[in-house]
Formats: sequence, C-alpha cells, structure tokens
Amino acid sequence: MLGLFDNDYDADGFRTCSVTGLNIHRSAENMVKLYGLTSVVALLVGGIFAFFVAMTRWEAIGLVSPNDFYKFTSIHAWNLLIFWMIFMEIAILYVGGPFVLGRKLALENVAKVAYGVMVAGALLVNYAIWTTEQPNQAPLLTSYVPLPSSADFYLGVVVFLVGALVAALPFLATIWKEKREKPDATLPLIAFGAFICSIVAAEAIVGGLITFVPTYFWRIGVIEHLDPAWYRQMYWIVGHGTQQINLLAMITVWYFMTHVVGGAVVASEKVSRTAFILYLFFINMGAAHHLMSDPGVSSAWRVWNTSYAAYGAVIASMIHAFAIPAGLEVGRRARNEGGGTFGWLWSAPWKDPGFSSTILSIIMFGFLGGITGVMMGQMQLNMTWHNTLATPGHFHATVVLGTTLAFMGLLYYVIRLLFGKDWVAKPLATIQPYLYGGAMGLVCLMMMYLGVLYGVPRRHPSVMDIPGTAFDFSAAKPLFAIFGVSAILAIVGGGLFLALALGALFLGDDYEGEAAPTGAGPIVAADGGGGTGETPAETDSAGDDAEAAETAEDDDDGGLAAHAFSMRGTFLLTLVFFVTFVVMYALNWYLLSQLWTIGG
Ligand code: HEM
Ligand SMILES: [Cu+2]
Repeated sequence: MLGLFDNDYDADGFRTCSVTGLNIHRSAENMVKLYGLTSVVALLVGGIFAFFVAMTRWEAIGLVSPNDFYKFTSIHAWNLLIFWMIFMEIAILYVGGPFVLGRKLALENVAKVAYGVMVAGALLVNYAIWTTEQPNQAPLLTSYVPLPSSADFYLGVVVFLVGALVAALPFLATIWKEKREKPDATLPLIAFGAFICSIVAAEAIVGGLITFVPTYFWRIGVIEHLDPAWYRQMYWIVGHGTQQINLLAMITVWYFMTHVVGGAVVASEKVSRTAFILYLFFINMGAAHHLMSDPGVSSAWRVWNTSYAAYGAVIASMIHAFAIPAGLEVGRRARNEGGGTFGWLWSAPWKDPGFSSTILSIIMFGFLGGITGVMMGQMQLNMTWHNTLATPGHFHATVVLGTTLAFMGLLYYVIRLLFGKDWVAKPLATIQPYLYGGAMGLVCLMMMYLGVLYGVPRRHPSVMDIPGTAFDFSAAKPLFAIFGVSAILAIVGGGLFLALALGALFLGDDYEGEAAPTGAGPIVAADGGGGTGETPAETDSAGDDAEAAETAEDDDDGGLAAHAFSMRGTFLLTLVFFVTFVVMYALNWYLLSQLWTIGG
C-alpha cells in the first residue's frame, strides 16, 4: 500500500535495523506500522476537536454552542485519550515483544482481526457520539450512569475493548514462546516493561467490560436499574486503568528512546525492574482518587487507597524518573560525551525531535503532571481541585505533555527506522516538540490556575456568566486569554507534527541511518540480566566508544557498573524536583487554608 509496507526481508522474513541492531520480523513490523498509522488518524481527529473545545472554553471566542459543547468534548476525549493512545500502545507492545526479542509476532492473524474489531468499535463510538440526540446525552469521557448515552455508544466501547484485549494476545503469545524456548533467560528490560504494561492493560480492559456490558444492557432496557455508585467505582477501573497503560507505555518509551537516541544505558536493572513490579501491585489503587468526593465509600477506604497504597506507584514513577536520566548520564559519561556536572546533558542531541520530545516528556510529566497528581490525590487538597478546570489541567500535563509527547518522539523514529523515510523540513521538526510542549505546558498551567485560584468549573462552556447564579468569574478573563492563545499555539504544534509525519512518509528521502551510540547495547538486551543478547549490531557497531563502558561491566547487576561513573548531575536535578514538590505541596495547603478562617 503506497509503498509503506515494503521493506526488504531475508528468506525467513527478518531484517536487521541498521540503527538499533534489532532483528525485526515482517509480521511484527507490518502490525506496528498499521496500528501506529491508525493512532495518528485518531490524533488528527481528536486534535481538530481540541480546537473547538478550547475555543469554546475561551469565552471571548465562544466557538461552539453550549448544546454542542459536550458532543465536541466527547469526541475530543475518546479519540485522544482512548483511540490515539491505545492503538499506539498495541504498537508499543509489538515493539517491546517481537522486536526486542528478535522474534516473529505470534498469532499474526489474531492481530489483524483484533485491529479490525478495534477500528469498528472506534468508528461506532465516533458515529454514536456525533449523532447523539435527545433524550441521549453526549457521554464525555466518563458516561456516568444514570446519564443516558446512545446504546450504540456503549456497544462501540464494548467492541473496542474486546478488540484491544484480543490485540494483546499475540504479544503475550510471543513472550510465552520466548520463555518456552529460553526458560532461564530473563526478559530484557524493555520487554519486561511491556509485559507489565500488558498485564495492567488486561486488568483495565476486563474492568471496562464488567462496567460497560451491563451498562449497555441497561441502556437497551434489559436491565432496569444500575446503581450510579457501583458504576462510578467500576468505571474507574478502566477510566483510571487506561491511564496506567499510558504511564507504563510512556516509561517503556522513555527507556527505549533515551537509549536509542541519547545513548543511555540502564544504571541498575534491579532498581528499574523493581519499580515496574511496584506498579503491578500498587498502581490500581490510584483509581480511588476519582472517588475522593464520593459519599458512597468510607474515608478510611479513600485514604488507604489513594495515599498509602497509591504511593507505592508514585515511588515507582520517581524511581524511573531518576533511573532514566541517570542512565543517560552514565551512558554519555562512559563515552566521554561531556564532563562536568551537566556536560553530558548539554551535549545531548537537543535538535533531534525524537530526543527532545522524550526529555520534555520526562521533565513536564514529572513537574506538571506528577506533582499535581499527588497533590490532588490527597483527600484534603482534592477539595480545591475537584471538578474544577484544574483537573483537566493536571491530566493534560500527564497524557499530553507526558504520553502524547513521548509517543510523538517515538513516531519520529518509527518513520525513520520502520518506514525508512527521513524527516522533511528538519528545522521545523527541531522546533516542533518545543512548540507543542511549551504551548501545551502553558495551557495546563492556565487551566490549573483557573481551577485552583478562581474555582472555574471543568466541563462547562460558559462560566463568565452562569445564568441564575451569583457566580462571577470575570476576574479570570486574562488567564483565559493566555489559555486560549496557548491552546492555538499548541494545536499549531500538534498540526505541525502531523504535517511533518505525513510529509516524511510520502515525500521524505530514504533514510540510511548510522548505528545508535550504543548499538543494541545493554538496555535492549541486558547482557548480565539475560535476554536474547546477541544481535549483530552489538558486535559490529557498538564500536570503541562502548569499550570504556564494557570494562565497567558489573556482573551482578547486568548493565554498567553505575558507580564507575558519577551521577551527580541527575542527583542535583532530583533535588530540584523534590524542592519543587515540597513548595507546591505547602502552597496548596496554604491555599486550602485560605478558603476558611481557621481558629478565628
Ligand atoms: C492541543 C492540544 C489540546 C488542547 C488545547 C486541549 C484542550 C482541552 C479542553 C479545553 C478540554 C475541556 C476542559 C473542560 O471544559 O472540562 C479538554 C478536555 C479533555 N481533553 Fe484535551 N486538549 C488537547 C489535547 C488532548 C490530548 C492529546 C488528550 C489525550 C491524550 C486530551 C484529553 C482530554 C480529555 C480526556 C478531556 C476530558 C473530557 C471530559 O471531561 O470528559 N486532550 N481538552
Ligand atoms: Cu486516575
């Protein structure tokens, strides 16, 4: 099709990637391309609707009528948070499994069928939302019972979820075959991360089916009554669960991209794997933060789940956020790429959009998405964030600044390494992540300020003058103006990504890459940690640079002997993060205390 699926493979259907040294089989590659391209279509649709939604919330423009606002917001949310993310995540599973292990994709036909089912579900959801008519209501992301949405919507969701569950099977079957053949070998870190991601995904999807199947029956009249409190609790298994998939996929991409583009190594296999395991046990509890203001569950249940238990996952995120820059620092120091405290960082390939997207994703996810998530997930502070515009401010920082940017970075490399096309308009490609990330960062901050400082509600097209109330948000107008202009810039940045991606695919020169700084080095196939290890690039192209690193090999830990190289740059950055965390936390408590006079 249009020459997009025609790489040269050997008789067994394999080819060796000249940059990563990975052994890629046709079956896996074609599916990654198919799912990846489809996700980009969803990004386009959702992005177009972002413009309408943002320009409605900016009431000076007031683009969409209040009646249509929910329809537009629903299409925006489902295409971006669900379809863009999940199609891409299936592609990431197929990279993390077959690519990294150098295997065929098992059950290739199942992957194709699943793809068809997912597309059918996605189309049905879009159609159902777009044609919503009274008494049905646009579902938004949450489709809270008893708010009725069209039956087709629920059916579409069920179909999509079934498709996504089936799409994970070829990945799991590939891992299973690998383990049968090499029972004693440990999975390489990337495959391990993808595996944990798939388990979390399966839990989320099963939770979604338990929620949406009865809801569908309720909507077509087979079940008479659904308890809204039951729905809310069940819904958030998938509602929050999909965010866990996003998080895990994003972190797996962080490891992969910093390695391939920045030459990062794994500072400690054990630490990184432990962090993935922590997610497995604790991340689900986070779902309870959506019920912080619900009367149906006890305070003890809420506090236990969102604080003590969820911190098990928060700490895992912080471990990764330390381990990845540390791996970059060690890898680059080992190859003499910059000395001093931050030389390794300044000398990194900042003009490479794959690299800058990844690093911006790490930084902005941590500072804007992560810190705010911990704050608003805390019972008292939640009161100042709940159902205000600050909530979408927080989650755009996680799913846009974090996951979407990381996936964009990965796609830049999918274009080069899988489609074999070089980027077009490189100066524009260089600025794209900064434009998108910078503008979107402002959008998120403005939403947070509007919500926490002024109490502007989320999901409401017109707040400057809410009819029949004494509320007056006009003091917030200047912040809305910054929000609106930044949103336009962010949409331009997103559109630029799409234009560059399509431009590269159809007009780009053929890409003949050079080997990555570390070849398929320790991260993809951790030598000590087991894994399939020998990919050709490791011997041919790792080159002299890697020798210094090899001499520092640490046998009990698999990767590099991290202690052979300083990590002081990362350590300082981590301190900056902690100080910011403490200041933000204290500030939010202060703001909360300003709501009521205490002890007066
Ligand atoms: C240029 C990029 C984007 C802009 C300007 C934008 C803007 C907005 C705005 C203004 C809202 C409505 C807030 C409200 O009234 O409550 C919204 C909602 C939402 N957006 Fe975005 N967005 C963007 C990208 C994304 C992306 C990439 C995702 C997901 C990956 C996403 C997911 C959502 C979700 C889930 C909702 C909530 C819908 C609901 O309340 O049910 N957005 N967005
Ligand atoms: Cu959540």
